[in-house]
Amino acid sequence: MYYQKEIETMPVEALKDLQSRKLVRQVNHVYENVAYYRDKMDKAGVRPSDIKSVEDLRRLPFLEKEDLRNTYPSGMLAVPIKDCVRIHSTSGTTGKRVIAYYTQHDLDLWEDCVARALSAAGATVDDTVQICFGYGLFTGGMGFHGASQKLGCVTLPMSSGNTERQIQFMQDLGSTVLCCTPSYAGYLADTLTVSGLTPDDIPLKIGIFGAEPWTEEMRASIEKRLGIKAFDIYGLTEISGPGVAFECEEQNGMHINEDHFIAEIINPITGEVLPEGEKGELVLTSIDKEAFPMMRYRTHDICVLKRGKCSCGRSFIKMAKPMGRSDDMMIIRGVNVFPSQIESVLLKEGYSNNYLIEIDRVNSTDTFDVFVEFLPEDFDDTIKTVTAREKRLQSELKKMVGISPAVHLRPPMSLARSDGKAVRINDKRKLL
Ligand code: DLL
Repeated sequence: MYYQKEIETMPVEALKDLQSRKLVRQVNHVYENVAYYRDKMDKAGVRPSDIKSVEDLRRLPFLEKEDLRNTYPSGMLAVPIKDCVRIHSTSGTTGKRVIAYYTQHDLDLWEDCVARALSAAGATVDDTVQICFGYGLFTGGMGFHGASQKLGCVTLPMSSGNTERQIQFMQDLGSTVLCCTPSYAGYLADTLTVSGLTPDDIPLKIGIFGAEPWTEEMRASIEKRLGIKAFDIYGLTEISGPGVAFECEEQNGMHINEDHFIAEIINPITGEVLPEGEKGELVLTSIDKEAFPMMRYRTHDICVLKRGKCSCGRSFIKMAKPMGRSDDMMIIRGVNVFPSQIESVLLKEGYSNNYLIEIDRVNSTDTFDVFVEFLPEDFDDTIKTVTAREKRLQSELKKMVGISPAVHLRPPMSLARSDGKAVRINDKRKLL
């Protein structure tokens, strides 16, 4: 199902034309209204008149989180503050947070993007949408909230936390669509089991999950344990919030809302633009925003772009699930390890998605420990079973990442959890 069919299925040539026109307008807007951009472009020797179409995009300099820190809080604002109606902010714990400003126009286009995601997942006016993303400065709660109302769904602004109440409301109020982080969806599934309930006891049929990386194994586990179809959604505060890209019924990659954002993939080390289909860092340009436009913003998310015929009929290019961040890779005993590799093994072997990777350095050697919970339905704490299963898991993890972690199986629901984005890595070496 579509929210804005004409745009979502626009022929690629027309889409490129639209992008070019919007890009030209956007470049002039930032050059005229943001001194920081003007300086950056002047230093790079690019004038707004050099940008005539999407083909010229790569002439513009990249924008980094560092630029946003340099201009904190409002140095990138491209309209008078009185024209803004909302502010959101990143949840960053280090350095200054990114402050994102929105005019009413910006909120409208953002909500359209998320409404497209809800429609693509199958939500209609007949649905009740339970939003368990955090409300507040984080973009998850409010982004879904506006979109769900725009679509005409009954909207339940639960925010995160109080998991028993989430399940009770789900049952009492008939929620059919769940929106939260994938790790919180896993927690809800655990709580359901521990409460002695099954997927048949809740009315949910659709889940839309994002804000953190998750694997296909995790999708399969959540779908089975909650009895739903689970869809991915991607976004970042700097570029509005959720809804930069969303999955359709094919569930194999997220369509980027290309009438609002232009996507490129670059080599994260050299900055070279890579051909379609190659893996690299996603760079995004917003071409329709008034208050806080981002030109060639480096997301540091590693993924692949592919344009092909999609059975859903959308012409928007697809991004594969981000497989990590260029800054998320761990180097343990000289070996590159991504959390997503660990997660896929844990889920395949039938463990919870609630896990923790701990790295330390003892006597100049890296230690590598993986803690993971049993699923409630699979818990067996006899020493013989635990030892045998830890050994097996260790060997499967070694096959995947090349080095052997110490594995520690823990009882269900015993490891710390976050209501929002999960914390998966505790790298104690950084403290040395
Ligand atoms: O996480 C916005 C959002 C809210 C997206 C709700 C989806 C759903 P930030 O807090 O600024 O914004 O974090 C953005 O989260 O650069 C990615 O690294 C990561 N991320 C977001 N969605 C996904 C996803 C929101 N579907 C950062 N898969 C991004 C993997 C994701 N990583």
